[in-house]
Amino acid sequence: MINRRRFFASSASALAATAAVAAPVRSTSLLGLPEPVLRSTPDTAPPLQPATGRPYNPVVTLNGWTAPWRMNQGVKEFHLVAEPVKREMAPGFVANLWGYNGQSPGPTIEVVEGDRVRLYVTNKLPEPTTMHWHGQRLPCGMDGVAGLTQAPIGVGETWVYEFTAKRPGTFMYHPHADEMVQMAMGLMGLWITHPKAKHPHIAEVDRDFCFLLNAYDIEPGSATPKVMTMLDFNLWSWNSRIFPGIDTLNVRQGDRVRLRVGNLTMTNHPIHIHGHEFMVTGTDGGPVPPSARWPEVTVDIAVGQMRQMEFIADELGDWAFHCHKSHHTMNAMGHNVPTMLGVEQRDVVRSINRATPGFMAMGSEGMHEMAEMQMELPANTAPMMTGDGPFGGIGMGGMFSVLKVRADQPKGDYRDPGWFKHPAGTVAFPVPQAAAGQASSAAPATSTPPTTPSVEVNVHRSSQHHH
Ligand SMILES: [Cu+2]
Repeated sequence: MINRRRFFASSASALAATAAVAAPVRSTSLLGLPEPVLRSTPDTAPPLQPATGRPYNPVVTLNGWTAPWRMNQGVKEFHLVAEPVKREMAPGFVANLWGYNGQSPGPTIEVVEGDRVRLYVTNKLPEPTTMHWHGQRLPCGMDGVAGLTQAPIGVGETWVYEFTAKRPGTFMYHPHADEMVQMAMGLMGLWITHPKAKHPHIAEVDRDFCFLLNAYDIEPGSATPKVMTMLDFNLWSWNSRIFPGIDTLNVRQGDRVRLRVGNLTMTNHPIHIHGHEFMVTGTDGGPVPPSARWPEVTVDIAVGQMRQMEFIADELGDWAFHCHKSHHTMNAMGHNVPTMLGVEQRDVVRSINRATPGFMAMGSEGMHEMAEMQMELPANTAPMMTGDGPFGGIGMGGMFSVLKVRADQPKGDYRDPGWFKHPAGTVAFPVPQAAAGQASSAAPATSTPPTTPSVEVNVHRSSQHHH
């Protein structure tokens, strides 16, 4: 009985059990378990060029990496270890999550259509788990649903999954055991199956980025997610990172760019890009035929969905790229704050401060002031709105990053080129006060438009604003 063999802990006996009960798994005993490759940084790893197996054009996982594999008699072998991890979600803010191989999310699995894949999953969590391979065609018994297709992977056990990656596309992996807790703690990863040959519906691209949408509920000043939260999450993240902890997407002008995004939160996310239109070229159901595509600048990604978007990065600049739910571009905050727009709070704050030092009024003139202010935060807390740009505080956190399109970004180079240098005369600028007064008192049509100031004027004004 498979589910009576859960006492096996050593790799040797686990393998013996596997050989005895799962006929399709061939002789794994020749090499033993592949060594799991761990990662200790949240940095974006460069694309992993395949050293063995069939060639493909690798993806770049935002603030993540691709799992190395071992070829064993023609089978690609991966080893994932589910375990508690420390994930730096943003500089200065480290969360206690559950992940795979040292980070949350786990490493991206990249294989080629038709590959035979063997995945060892070791459970170092404090409770049983499984692994579900979201979107894959596979034998039912490899689907990883606790109780339905297998007994859970007990604490300390290693189980083996094996199947052929039948169709190319963008997929995910996550547990199907105590899902609410295990995904609220960050157990998830991406799976990319590259086409085995030129595919009529899959373009060859210059840059291929992927990330997962995830969400956490971590009280300011603490580090461990509240796992019973169902809707009111306070950290909206990409690959368990929040802006400004999310790396920018750095591309060369003219590059064909593919973005692969999967949603493992409890709500939908309209993902929006500035300055470009994209086509939705695929879902977790597979590539969309070109005749069925239409242009978008925002694509809503529902819970459990994946979307592939493609565009030519032909407009130079630093383009915002974010979830369009505005509270998803903020970090942890108090939720029970009344709207104070137009209410003069200074006197109130002064009296409250006598009783509660450190109290801060929220948004009498909107909340932009929060982004500009250095407020005192409990230790290990990301500011609610943050990130400095060349023109001042960006005023966003959470699900936000920047697409940086540069003419001189070398091919295959993913390094951050710094802030965009706007050509003179191409940046919005303020109307001088005198002209503005004239415009409001006299007929606007007859007032003389001000001459275009240079970029330096804007930067100067912005730094003035930061008194
Ligand atoms: Cu969102």
